[in-house]
Amino acid sequence: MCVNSKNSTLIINNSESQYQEQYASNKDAGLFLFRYAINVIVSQAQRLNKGILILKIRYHFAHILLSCGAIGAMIVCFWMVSALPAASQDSTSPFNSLQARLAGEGFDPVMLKNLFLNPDVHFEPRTMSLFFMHSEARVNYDQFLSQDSLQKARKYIQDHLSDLNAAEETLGVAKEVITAIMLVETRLGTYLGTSSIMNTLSSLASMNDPELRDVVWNSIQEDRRPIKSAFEEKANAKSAWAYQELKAYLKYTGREKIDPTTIHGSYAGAMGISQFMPSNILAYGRDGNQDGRIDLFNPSDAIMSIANYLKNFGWKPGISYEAAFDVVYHYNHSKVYVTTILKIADQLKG
Ligand SMILES: [Ca+2]
Repeated sequence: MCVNSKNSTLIINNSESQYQEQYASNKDAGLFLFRYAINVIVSQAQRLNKGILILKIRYHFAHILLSCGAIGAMIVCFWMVSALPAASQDSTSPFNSLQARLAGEGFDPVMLKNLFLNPDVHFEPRTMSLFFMHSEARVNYDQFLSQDSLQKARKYIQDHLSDLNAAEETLGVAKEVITAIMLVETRLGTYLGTSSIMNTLSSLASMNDPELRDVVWNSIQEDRRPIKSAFEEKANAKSAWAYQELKAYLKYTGREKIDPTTIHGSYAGAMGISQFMPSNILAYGRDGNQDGRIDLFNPSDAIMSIANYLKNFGWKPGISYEAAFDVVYHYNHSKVYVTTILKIADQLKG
């Protein structure tokens, strides 16, 4: 995808007019054009898409052939053959400004370059359009209170009793509320989400780019579009939020030596059985199975991390319903969500 081609082409045109003026007064036109071609191609390689780059190379190559002798042309030819693959790889990503911003904040440039060159990392206009699409759809929370769901939750408690007891004993959080959260979030780890966390957060973080916003806006079907001003406002707010989450994600995956392209989760970037956002993993993640790593796809780690999160926001043994409501509300700012969690927990205690 090329989203900066308009700007890049304007830059090239300005450069050309300046150089063409110098060309008229330059006695050694061939040498000048040779230097010009090298300078322009190198300086623009990062910003141009592959197609434009190839066109520009053809343009400059033709001028050089006309102006220089055979030896000069051969030198340029060898240089271009060696430079083309690297230039075209670097130039196609809509994440170039995001990559530069992350490098500016101390992330390893080599790591970033390799990451964003990975073919699995790409902007996802369809996921973004779903994110911003106006929808009346609501989660059916009643399904989690069915006898079938409650039975699965009771079995889960029996299967993970030692971990749940450990969380309850060390952090004071009831095993039933921990289990209720895992039931609603991921049906006890059986629905973990299929969206690439890297692509989701990178795409959302890049929504401060007006051209990418236009791409997303145009991919939303007209009858599902929100009001444009509301879309713009939400895009900017989500971009700022996702950028912080992307930084947390790269810190987490770097610390745990996980390939950032391999983790999948919700369409909003939450991951694991507990569906934590990356910043919450850094802040509240716990190593439940004591293997030296925090992996929220591991039940022991997920259980202890949920307990730690709830404890941090005020959960205590014997907590009142009202206080419990306030604590769980931090997990998901939805009253029906919190009501459902507390109803499930109550049923599981019985
Ligand atoms: Ca662990």
